[in-house]
Amino acid sequence: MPAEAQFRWPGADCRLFVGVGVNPAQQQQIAAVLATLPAALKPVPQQNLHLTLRFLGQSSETPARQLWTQLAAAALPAFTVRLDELLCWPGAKVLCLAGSVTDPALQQLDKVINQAAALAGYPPPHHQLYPHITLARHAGQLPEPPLTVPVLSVEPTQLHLYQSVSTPAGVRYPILASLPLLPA
Ligand code: 2AM
Repeated sequence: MPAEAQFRWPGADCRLFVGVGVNPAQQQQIAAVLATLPAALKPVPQQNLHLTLRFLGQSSETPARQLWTQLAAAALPAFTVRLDELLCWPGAKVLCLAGSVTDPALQQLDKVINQAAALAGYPPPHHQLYPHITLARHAGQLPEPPLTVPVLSVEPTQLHLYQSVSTPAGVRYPILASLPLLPA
């Protein structure tokens, strides 16, 4: 079945982003660290941990399908990214595990996604790709005592189109479509 056929549209405009997940072992590693956070911080639920590659914002179905059809026809390289720096973004009050783009395959994938997003009519990204996983919210500063966080080597095998759904019970990120990332 072509990848485009496996696109599950929720039926109304929605908030979208393109990203990758972390594997279950890494989810558990992170969850173990988050369980030790000060009570004031709000840890991201284990099943929500992800790395955003391209935020799309509120979207209708047509551009989202266009984007995914183009990505399905493109070469999507598998990449590795090392996340080794615990950062607090005081403005957003977000605690995250961050790294940088060192793998040329990630540079290439970023370019392919941005080209496809532009052709589908999405506005350009506000900033260049800055790989990170958000770990917790309500974080005005780095926690004390300092957290020991694992160095994560994220090596995803699939690219996902995520919906971001806010509910009274919290945010959820259902996957609407997926494509394989292929080793060079
Ligand atoms: P994050 O990647 O820093 O956690 C769904 O909201 C996802 O899109 C989250 O991963 C979130 O941030 C990211 N996101 C939300 N608003 C964004 C924006 N304006 N620009 C870039 N990414 C955004």
